[in-house]
Amino acid sequence: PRPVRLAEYTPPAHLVDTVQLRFELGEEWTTVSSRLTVRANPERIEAGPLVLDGRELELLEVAVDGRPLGEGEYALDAESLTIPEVPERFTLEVTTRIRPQENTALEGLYKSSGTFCTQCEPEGFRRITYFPDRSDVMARYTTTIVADAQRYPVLLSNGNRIGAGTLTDGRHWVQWEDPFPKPSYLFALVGGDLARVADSYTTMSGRQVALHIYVEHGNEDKVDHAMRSLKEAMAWDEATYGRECDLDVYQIVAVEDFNMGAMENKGLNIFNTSAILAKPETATDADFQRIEAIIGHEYFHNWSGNRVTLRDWFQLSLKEGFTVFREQHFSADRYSAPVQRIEDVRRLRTAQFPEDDGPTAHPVRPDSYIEISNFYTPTVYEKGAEVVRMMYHLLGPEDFRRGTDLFFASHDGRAVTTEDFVRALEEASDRDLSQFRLWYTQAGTPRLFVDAEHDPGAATYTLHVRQEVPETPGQAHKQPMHIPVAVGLLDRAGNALPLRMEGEEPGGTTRVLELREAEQSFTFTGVGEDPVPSLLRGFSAPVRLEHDHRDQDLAFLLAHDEDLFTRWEAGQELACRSLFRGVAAYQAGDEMRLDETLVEAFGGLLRGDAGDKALVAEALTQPDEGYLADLMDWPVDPEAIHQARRFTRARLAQALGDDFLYSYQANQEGGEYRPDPGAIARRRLKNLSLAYLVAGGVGEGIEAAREQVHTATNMTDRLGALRPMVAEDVPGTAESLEAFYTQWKDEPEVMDKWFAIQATSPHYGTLAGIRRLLEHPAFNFKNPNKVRAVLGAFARGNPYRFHAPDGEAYTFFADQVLRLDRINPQMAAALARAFSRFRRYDEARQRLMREQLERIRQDPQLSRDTFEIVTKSLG
Ligand code: BAL
Ligand code: ZN
Repeated sequence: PRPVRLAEYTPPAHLVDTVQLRFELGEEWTTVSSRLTVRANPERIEAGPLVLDGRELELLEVAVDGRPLGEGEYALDAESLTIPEVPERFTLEVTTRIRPQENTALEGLYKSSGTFCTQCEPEGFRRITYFPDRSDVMARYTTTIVADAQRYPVLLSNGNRIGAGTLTDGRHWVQWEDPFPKPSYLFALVGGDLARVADSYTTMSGRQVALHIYVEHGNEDKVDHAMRSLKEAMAWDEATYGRECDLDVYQIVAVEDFNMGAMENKGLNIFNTSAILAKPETATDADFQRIEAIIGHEYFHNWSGNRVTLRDWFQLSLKEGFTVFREQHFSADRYSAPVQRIEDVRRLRTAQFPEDDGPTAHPVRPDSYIEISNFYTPTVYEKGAEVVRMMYHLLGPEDFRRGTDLFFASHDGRAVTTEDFVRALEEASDRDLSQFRLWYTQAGTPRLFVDAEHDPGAATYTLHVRQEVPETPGQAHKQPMHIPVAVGLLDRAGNALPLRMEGEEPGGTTRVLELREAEQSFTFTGVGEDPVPSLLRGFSAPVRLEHDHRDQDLAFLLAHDEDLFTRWEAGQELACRSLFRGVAAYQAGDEMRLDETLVEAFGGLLRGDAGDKALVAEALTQPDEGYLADLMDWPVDPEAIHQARRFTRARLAQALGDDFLYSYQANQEGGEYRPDPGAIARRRLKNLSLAYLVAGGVGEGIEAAREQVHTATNMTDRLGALRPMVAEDVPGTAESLEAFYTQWKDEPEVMDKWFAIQATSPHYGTLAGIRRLLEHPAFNFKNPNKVRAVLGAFARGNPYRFHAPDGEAYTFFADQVLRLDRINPQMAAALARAFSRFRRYDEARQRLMREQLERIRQDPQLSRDTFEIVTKSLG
């Protein structure tokens, strides 16, 4: 396959003003008739032939201005329909037949548990009908859906319902009209027998918006939280961005089989059930928070993505980076801002940093792709959000808001670029973001090296900062970036020093240094005593920071820094250092030892009176094995990492057993479950303490876990006990897993958790264990959530077993990738990424993984999706 390149972008030859669609949903096939008003694009000197995208369609008829075309008047191939001769303006009618029942790729129109639904982003619409399926063709849609009235009483599409009726053959029809022009990727259709939960929202200008959430019958009691979250998100976007909902009805439908978390189709969001259904008995605190975030994310897209959309797919981060930033900000306002920041950074580091450092690294605005579905990446999403966040801080909230107002006002109803976004921010402020734009075009995580120099005589303190942007595929030479580095200084008593740079008045206690050169020095004056620097406060830029803090400095920052993110960061670094000492000892065959500094620091956190329990829990959470692997010098040793981490966790639990027990008991709470920040924080700390106790083999802890797994009244606590039991395989675990299964086997979202805790356990997630899980009656290869819960969780969350030295897990996993590639290429490509950083491992593992990549590549029927990942990985 030939790559698509940004440099080759040309505006569409033809524009479409209106689209009338008629779907006849049937049990064997669905007939789709479209009627488009088309005109030559005045921006193009010559429009030329009409070329429409289409895949896996059966063409029944095509007509121009009412005249059916004969076979010689158009050309068809596997991906397009071309009509060589068309007038300036004309009506095009196309009738196609598709088979949604057989569509397991879950792109276009397909069936999920008996419900017809769609996923058109990025290029699913071309699997429904022939169309210029590109985001810069925006049209007004009217959609008529015809289906059996008994089986599919609910028929939905974008916009407002403008008509309905019954036919004499037992079918009925509903017609929808979307008043807003939109690209085809935002089209949606649903047909099924669903229950509706209704509410409403009054916007800031007093308009009433009906809110409808559709779920399978029996799930009506699991949408309260989503509905509440939706109203919160609507109010937040009004208050924070001045954005009002523009619809009369906002609909959300939950479906079980969905490749993504959710989709922002205009006025008709479609959600993966895992991203919407929640009640205390079946969903954890993390689920409640994730649902709120995703509901917010999709709602925020109504402006950042839908009203203002993308010129082309290279601009994907224009909507995704910005919308993730908006979503993170929303969550930070709803819960704890520092904890939100920690979680954002953790996700960035565990998912995006490795990508940026591997063979599939790409800029936030990529230059080329083979399959655009492969670019829904942590780089486009999470790094993209970091880039917007940096601009937010460089401009300040007021100028940033002026900039976003300008962006929305000047590009409403248009398909634009990341450049248009940056330019609006520049115009609304007096900032020059020319050098900053490199964040969109240069891939690779910059490394910062900081050296400090104190001159007691001159009472100055100088930070020497050097930056390096690593080489990435296709980008050998990089220019220095514009990097905001927020810093503070602490005196030896732990007080924050007022900061003053040469020639300036004293300022606050945090200063944002703007690094623009490859090397730059920043001098603070009036610093008599050698301070402890607090660097990269709030994680002010997505970089890897290297400095020479001593362990004591880290413990000091953990105890005293006014910046809560940097506190956490210091604790994590202390933990990482200790873990890597364990790794070295394990590799050398020496006895592993627990660092006293770590024991004291963690004990201090547990005993301390730190206000924010969620923050304490974050600080006590060990860095995960994947993150440690990313930090480790070549070659990564998954076994040593696993053993060192296991050893440290157990010994910390033993050394601090009383503190963990106390924390476990002190954070119990009775009463009704509420997913509010205080209660979530207490449960988190309680269950984290329990997990440590179980890991340490502390008898009282194991007893408590066995008890809690049965008596818990909410899923957070139930899983909070079962997960560490399964991780350690304490006596009674198998019975508890069985009882859990019996109790929850009819709840698919709960079964996903049951699968995932086993797939990530070193005891249950062995190769034999994973094979058993795949054969389990509750497993289903066609359901992406199940695939993620077993295979995704195994590769990502169980590196110790996945990378077992005999390579058998690699062979098995490659078999699954090939099997899945026939069913669902997007999911297969996502799994294949498990091999992409094979060069980080020792030669034996490299050879074994390379063999599997080669084997996958040689598959003659391999999808474009998986082909791209595998060939890029092989390099
Ligand atoms: N647009 C794809 C799903 C999401 O990011 O909202
Ligand atoms: Zn999104």
